[in-house]
Amino acid sequence: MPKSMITVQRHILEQERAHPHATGELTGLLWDLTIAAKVISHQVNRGGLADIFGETGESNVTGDLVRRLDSIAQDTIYRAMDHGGHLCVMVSEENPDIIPIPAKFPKGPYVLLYDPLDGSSNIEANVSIGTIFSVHRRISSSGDGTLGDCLQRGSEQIAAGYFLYGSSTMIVYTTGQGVYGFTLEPSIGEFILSHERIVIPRKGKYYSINEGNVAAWDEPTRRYIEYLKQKDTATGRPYSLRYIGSLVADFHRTLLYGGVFLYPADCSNPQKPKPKLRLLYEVAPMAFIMDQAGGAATTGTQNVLDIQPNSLHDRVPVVMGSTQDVGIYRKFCTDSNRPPANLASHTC
Ligand code: FBP
Repeated sequence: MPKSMITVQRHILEQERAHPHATGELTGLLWDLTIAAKVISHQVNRGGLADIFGETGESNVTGDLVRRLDSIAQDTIYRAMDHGGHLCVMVSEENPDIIPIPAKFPKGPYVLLYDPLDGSSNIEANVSIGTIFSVHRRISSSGDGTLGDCLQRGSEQIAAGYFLYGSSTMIVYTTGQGVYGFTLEPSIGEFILSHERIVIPRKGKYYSINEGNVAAWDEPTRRYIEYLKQKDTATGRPYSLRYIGSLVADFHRTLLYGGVFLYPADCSNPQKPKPKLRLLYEVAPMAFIMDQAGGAATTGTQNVLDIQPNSLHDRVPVVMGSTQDVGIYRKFCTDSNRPPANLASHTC
């Protein structure tokens, strides 16, 4: 018998009731999204038994090879979300342009931006992967949504979350009233409340970065990682490295245990730094969740939630996690000498 009997649908409904002008549209939108995630979770769990491995032979707009599961997830989410009347437009990592709602279906007040299958390069190795989503209120008045509706700052998000397809399947989400986690109870096919009001520790003991890219890091990042490898005055031990290579999995661990996740830009050519992760459907939703859990997310010089997107597939460098750990990174980026002695006082 599950510890709690609160389903994610019930929870979304109650969260929306807290908003005086609630229309039930957001509840309907998130509801439909959980249906799509259950279908994807079922496919992922069957792994090598289901015909989901391998590539489609195509590349997406950001140059990644499209894996079969990427397009299955893309198709599943599109078909779950196109007819509910909650959306006016969608944006996906797998589509170069905005995705209009078919003419035959009603248009709604919201914009959905999503990464249908994050970390897909890990699927065949049975490593945790996920789906990331971000919801904005439309700014255009009515009818089909526009590019302008999609290019909004992270601070304008009204909901964000991810589905984690791992040893269990979870949804972690926020509507700006804290962060909650629900675990899929396979015996009844319902997402049940398992993590109430997630708050990230102020300081962690793990750092998460692809150290294989060290030669391409900028100086502050190199010095910050060197700094984390020294004995920490509080624990007497250096920080430990934890890196899965699946953003959702690395983020989820950081959120629960504390510490810092970094994906800095490739600065091999300092004049042209090349970030990897996408702002609208990877970094901004994770930054909103981190902010709502009492953590922080920065590019090194700017709060991620303040960035104005210019195009659908913009990429940004990101360092996110516990406020103290992120605060020290910012010091390395803004203070050209070395971090201050009294570390405890610094947050981002
Ligand atoms: P997609 O799989 O959605 O393209 O995501 C990119 C990603 O796989 C992230 O999940 C992960 O954090 C990162 O790239 C891993 O990159 P790298 O292999 O360079 O460390």
